[in-house]
Amino acid sequence: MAGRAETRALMLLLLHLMLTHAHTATTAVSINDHTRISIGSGEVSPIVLLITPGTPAVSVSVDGSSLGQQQCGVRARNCLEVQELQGHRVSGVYSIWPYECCRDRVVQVYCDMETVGGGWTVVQRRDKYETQEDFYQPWTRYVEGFGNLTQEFWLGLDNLHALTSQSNITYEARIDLGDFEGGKRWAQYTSITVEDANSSYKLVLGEYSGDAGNSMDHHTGRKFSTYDRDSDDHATNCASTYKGAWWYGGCHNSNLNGQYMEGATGQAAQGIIWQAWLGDGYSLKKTEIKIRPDKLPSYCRQ
Ligand SMILES: [Ca+2]
Repeated sequence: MAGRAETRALMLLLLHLMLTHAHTATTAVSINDHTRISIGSGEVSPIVLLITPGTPAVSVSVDGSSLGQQQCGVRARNCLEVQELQGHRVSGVYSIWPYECCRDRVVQVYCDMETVGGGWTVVQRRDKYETQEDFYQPWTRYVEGFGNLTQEFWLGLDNLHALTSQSNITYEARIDLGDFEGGKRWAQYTSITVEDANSSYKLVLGEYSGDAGNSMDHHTGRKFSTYDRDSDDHATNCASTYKGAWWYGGCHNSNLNGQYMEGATGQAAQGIIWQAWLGDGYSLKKTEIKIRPDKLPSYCRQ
């Protein structure tokens, strides 16, 4: 056991070390086979590195492109990263950081961790509740998103664009549908891109598969329209006529943001429609639109 004098000397030494290193800032970087670290002009071996204010220019690149502030698994960009890098296996509300323009911008999303492998960021949900969300909303609300993530909601066109424009990631899309008799159908697309505000959030979809029929075919390549912003290809205002908001053409084969009408409507193309399954006179009980990267970026794979 150390005597009193030795203990005091040790305390002074620790205090000295704390004070002299108080200015030291450290940055943790996750290291794997794809990581390259350079100090000045030379490359150093991928070991744990302390970067202090005195260190010459340090750059970190992964698979040849700059890592920037992205740290795999620290700030998940989508629900696949929440699932695979953070280890969350339960469906629910999580925080993600989808914006490459603005990396501090956090978004709350609902992650579906069950459907065909999970990792889906849910974009839209309709279902029967005591109080139905009003989906007949103006442009600004469709841009920003609205509703309750654990019930009915629209994630927002800005968020959808941010997600599907992330570097080196291809998103796939899936739509799950349900009727009032317990029937279920699905449609999946090999890729989805939603362009930016200047392009009125134009939708581009890849190849279809599923058992619901391809009622998005008419909508790929179309701009988004709301009742107060008509970018459709019809002489009338499709969003006003069909009381929704969608990538209308002339006007629709699907209308998943239409009015909640519960089954047979007796009115052509009104309600929540997926024409290729139950035609344009039946309003669906349940819809979910969800997206997921087709794979994790190579530098994040473990
Ligand atoms: Ca029009």
